[in-house]
Amino acid sequence: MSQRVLSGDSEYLRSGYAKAYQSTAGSQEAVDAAELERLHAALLRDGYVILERIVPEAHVEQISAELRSLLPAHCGRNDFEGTLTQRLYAVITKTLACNPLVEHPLVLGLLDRVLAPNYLLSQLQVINILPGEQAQPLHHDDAFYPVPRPRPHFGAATIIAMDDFTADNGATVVIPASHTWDGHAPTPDDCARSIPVIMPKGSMVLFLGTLWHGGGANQSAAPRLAVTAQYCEPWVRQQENFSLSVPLPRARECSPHSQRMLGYSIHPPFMGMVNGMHPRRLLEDKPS
Ligand SMILES: O=C(O)CCC(=O)C(=O)O
Repeated sequence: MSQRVLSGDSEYLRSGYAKAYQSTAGSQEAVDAAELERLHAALLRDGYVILERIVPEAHVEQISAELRSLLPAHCGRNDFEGTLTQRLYAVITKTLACNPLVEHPLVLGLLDRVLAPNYLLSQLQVINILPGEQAQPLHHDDAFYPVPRPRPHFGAATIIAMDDFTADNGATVVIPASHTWDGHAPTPDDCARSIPVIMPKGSMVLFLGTLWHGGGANQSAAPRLAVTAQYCEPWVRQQENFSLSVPLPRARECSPHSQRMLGYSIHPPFMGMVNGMHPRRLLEDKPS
């Protein structure tokens, strides 16, 4: 009996259901190629890169005002969420104000280089660290994927400062180059090499999912507001179940980039399908 074997370079495996729905990767507003090259090299070397003042101040103020009005009154449930930290979840369901940050052309340009086409938004959160909060335990965001290190990152994240990040107000702390480590947890010597990401509001730190980092202690008298977006490879599970948290009419209000990252896309040939078809069809099938 002759058996046929699926060839690794078959057109089916490369595109599957994607023929009519090509990835939107690379279709964002163009950014300076040399700058992107520099940032990409720094990201691979250090595991993180700081993009200074990429959101105009007026825009920061407008978004911050809306986010502050949506923050829950309660704080986190444990020392990871932070018992003096307010977190806004299911952000896209509540406001579209953060979408331009999630799909900023520089961010997409970098993600296009470090993740596979049709990478996904894994979660979006607003984090307000209140005065008196202790430092968050250091961690790396990829840790919940049970694959031993050293290994490539399965995701990347941004933290966008909506207040100035200072040495004492809870600025994110990173351990440079820790993205290349094996499975060891930071030693006291490693922790001594950690640095706060000091940056003015409207700036962003973008880092790989394997980088050790955490929210800093807020020893100032004012809260520290930030937006954080995490992204993942298109073949791992998203942290937030966007198919359940973002209703279809809300997804229709998003741009094709955000739609793609919410999950209206596939990893070829068919991961992410709906009823044997490309999920973008759901956005088109408007109820009559
Ligand atoms: O708020 C921060 O600066 C970091 C937060 C963080 O890493 C997290 O909650 O996973």
